[in-house]
Amino acid sequence: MSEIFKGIGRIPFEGSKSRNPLSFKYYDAERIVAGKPMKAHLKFAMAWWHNLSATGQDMFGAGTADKSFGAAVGTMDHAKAKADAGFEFMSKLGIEYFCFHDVDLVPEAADINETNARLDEIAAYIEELQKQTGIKCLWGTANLFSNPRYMNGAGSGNSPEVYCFAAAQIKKALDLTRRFDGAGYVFWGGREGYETLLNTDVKFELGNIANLMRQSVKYARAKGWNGCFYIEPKPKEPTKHQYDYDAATSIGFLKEYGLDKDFKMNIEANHATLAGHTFQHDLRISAMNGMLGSVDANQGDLLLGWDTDEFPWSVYETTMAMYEILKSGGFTTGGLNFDAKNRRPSYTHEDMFEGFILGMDAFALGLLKADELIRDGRLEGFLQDRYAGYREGIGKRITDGTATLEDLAREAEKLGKPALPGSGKQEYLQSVVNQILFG
Ligand code: XUL
Ligand code: CO
Repeated sequence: MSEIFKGIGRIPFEGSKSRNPLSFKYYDAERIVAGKPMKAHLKFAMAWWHNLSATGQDMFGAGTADKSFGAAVGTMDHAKAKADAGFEFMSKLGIEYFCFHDVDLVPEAADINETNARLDEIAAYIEELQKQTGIKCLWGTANLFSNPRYMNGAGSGNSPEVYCFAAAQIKKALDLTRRFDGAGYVFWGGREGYETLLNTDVKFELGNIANLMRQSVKYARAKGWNGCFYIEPKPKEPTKHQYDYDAATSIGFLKEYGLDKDFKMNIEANHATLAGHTFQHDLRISAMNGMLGSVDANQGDLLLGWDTDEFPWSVYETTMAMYEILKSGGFTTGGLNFDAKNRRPSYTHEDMFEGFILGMDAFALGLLKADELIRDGRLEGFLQDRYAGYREGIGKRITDGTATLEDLAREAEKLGKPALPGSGKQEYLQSVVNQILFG
């Protein structure tokens, strides 16, 4: 296999003073942080679709980036060239995982049997590259949103025939995930939602989606796969209202339909902000429910109302994200998948590397700072003090659930009026974060 990214070697760690664009300033894979190497905390993954397929095409113009990698686009030769490019790219950056949709791997044929034959061919090719490099699969998924048959949804649509195609794609994508020794499988409800309630039976559609998930779990477990299923919440785009709106909604759905033992969340930063939350919020909601599974690492533009999938560079965001992840015990099956793409005018091979260097450094710095925040202890200490009143007396009985409404009212009557509840100290806490970040 000949080199594709000529002139770009293995990306070295050179430290924060380096001015070499093709070097890591903070990501030092083997450096021990909080008891384990950085790479074990961060578990970076490359998203096949953005990095190897997307050319920067948008609603107003054609792609700007050449992702042919020396082969004719739309052929199996191109599928193989993408795999070669992907493994070379990951090896040069020291990325140990990849994520894929079925149709990222091969051009989809008109007939599903032909698509599946192509998938078998590329799977053998990818398995060989995995053997050579030791690179693993973080998660797989099926694209149930691009093909016109999914115009009304996949599990949520109005056509049982289309539903069967969704099931067939999931079955094949699960087989591929198992073949690549993948640790996870994602359901992102790309068109599972609605445009108008005038033509939509929400309860009926949710039940059908749940059945599709249940049958998928049953199939995978029967094959002996014990990886983790994830829901990736997103509130809108492509549909006006997506059912898996945010972490809280998705967790409620999983509990309602008895799927919560097999599923966790795959939280994407830009999806959380589209839902009107911070990235940290959706991580916290997932973690407190024991469902923080994996992360799609990117960031949005708060001035825009859509999913811009930018490489993460806000160290405030990555720090608070890593703070939640560290405090929840870190990743097990999951990791940080860069569901991110270069801006359209960043169209060169160097730009591909620089996007990942930016994202990996931003998360490495976030990890270092989150670890410092935890060791510093002021944030956690303040939180403990803030609720101290609930550790004794009537406060403890409230938390235990033993105080009746009458008991509580009697306490108020005894006091006449309460003492002021104590400052929230937001500005002080924010200054602690700044001190750790820049001090
Ligand atoms: C779309 C998105 C997807 C999922 C996988 O917004 O994030 O790429 O991550 O289907
Ligand atoms: Co995503």
